[in-house]
Amino acid sequence: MLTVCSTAHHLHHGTAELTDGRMMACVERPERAARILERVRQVGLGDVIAAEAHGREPLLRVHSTAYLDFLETAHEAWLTAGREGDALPFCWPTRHLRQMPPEHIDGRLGYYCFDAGTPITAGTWRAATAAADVAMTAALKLIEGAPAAFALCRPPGHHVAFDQYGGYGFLNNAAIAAEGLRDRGYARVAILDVDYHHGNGTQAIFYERPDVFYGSIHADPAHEFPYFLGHAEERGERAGAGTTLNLPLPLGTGFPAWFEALERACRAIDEFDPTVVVVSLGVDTYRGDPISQFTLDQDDFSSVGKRIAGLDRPTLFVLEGGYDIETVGANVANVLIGFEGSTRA
Ligand code: OKP
Ligand code: ZN
Repeated sequence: MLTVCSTAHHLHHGTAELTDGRMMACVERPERAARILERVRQVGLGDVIAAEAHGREPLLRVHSTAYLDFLETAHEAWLTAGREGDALPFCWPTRHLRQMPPEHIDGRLGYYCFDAGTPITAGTWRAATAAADVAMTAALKLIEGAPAAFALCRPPGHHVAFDQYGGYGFLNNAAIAAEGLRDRGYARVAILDVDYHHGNGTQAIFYERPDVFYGSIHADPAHEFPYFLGHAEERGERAGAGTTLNLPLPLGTGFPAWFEALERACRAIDEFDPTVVVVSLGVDTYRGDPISQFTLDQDDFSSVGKRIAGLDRPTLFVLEGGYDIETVGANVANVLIGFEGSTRA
């Protein structure tokens, strides 16, 4: 399987996120991508190529102009306001407040961001656009006839909506790839999100779309981030009624119950009958993940890849989460090797 990557991801390296009432070192860090790439090479997964630049056009299929303008200039505005280091919001337009971007950078950060764990650094825009380029480049390989490809995206993207970021991400790489595939003739796209967290951004982007299915297996939002989306009763609306499937699971869920949910998601995808599958590939379901509460073992990830191969469609893997540095490379590679049907390394 072909891997697409970019060295520009290094330009995004946040210092700290607000967690448990304290500023803690960011768990979403450059070493993740380095470890995954190292493992992809070690196991001989296939060719590794650099992303090509695709400009703003594919981003605008998913995000607003005002949002992209904000993201591109936010850190500069932060410095102009006399700040140093990373830009983080501290005030949000929640219930009873007006949904309108103000002038001041602190207010604009709150308007466009939904959490306090996603710092904007000086290089964030360049890294985020590079990740979207990685996803688009890999998507185009499918268009050219590759049966599968792996987009080694960093920062991740499935929490990012039309004009709102959070959950360690800034641009929705999987959604951008899905729209790129739609634009180039794939009539029906199924997005299968196996990250531990619900992909609230992806769900919101495609909630009323009949041509893009979104299915997610994740920790119950009653007890886990992103808390405010991802419940079983959210099934899509209007023309998109029935094209969203949420399978929330209790904290502590192990592989047997998780795999049953994967089976349900795969059957729903078969029924939707997509022309292409985009997998939001997070391996933070691993038992040793520092921020998650599922208990998948390293070997289980091979079975995940194998089941996804059973969908028997062109498949684009887009990297999302997975934060245990020592195992993230092997866990991702196990999914991809399991998909390819080779023996696990
Ligand atoms: C991004 B992806 C826990 C804070 C949680 C947000 C997690 C974002 C996950 N104390 N912070 O879906 O892996
Ligand atoms: Zn996650």
